[in-house]
Amino acid sequence: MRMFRRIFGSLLLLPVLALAAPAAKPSLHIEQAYSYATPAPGITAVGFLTVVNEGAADRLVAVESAAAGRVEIHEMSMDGGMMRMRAVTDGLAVPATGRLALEPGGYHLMLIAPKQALTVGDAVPLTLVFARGGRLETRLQVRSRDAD
Ligand SMILES: [Cu+2]
Repeated sequence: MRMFRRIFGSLLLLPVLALAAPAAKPSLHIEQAYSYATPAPGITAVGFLTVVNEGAADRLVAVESAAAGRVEIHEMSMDGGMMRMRAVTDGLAVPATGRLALEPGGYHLMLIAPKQALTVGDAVPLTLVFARGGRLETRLQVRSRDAD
């Protein structure tokens, strides 16, 4: 009976500890997360999204997806009239009470070696890793490129 009470007592403590933990990433959320359909597995897909930050400055340091071999953050820029893109390896700043937009013509995600073709209507799971905010799960809604 004494053992039972001890176990039961520790179970009751759990919700209290959860509440006492430091505020976990309440200030970041994701909007406008989408990708475009691809014709076959293995073909690199693009990803766009906007990080909305209602808290202190943060940094998007990595992106992962179980649906792809790896995910890179890229920057698109004009170079002598040519569109070029390069991998961003040191992450992207997320301004305090501001937004980080990954959108056509600018920053974007590259989903390299997707395990399946991306079909319109699919939702591709994605994990964003922030320096302060930790891991944030989202999904890219797959659109038709023709519809945009
Ligand atoms: Cu790219």
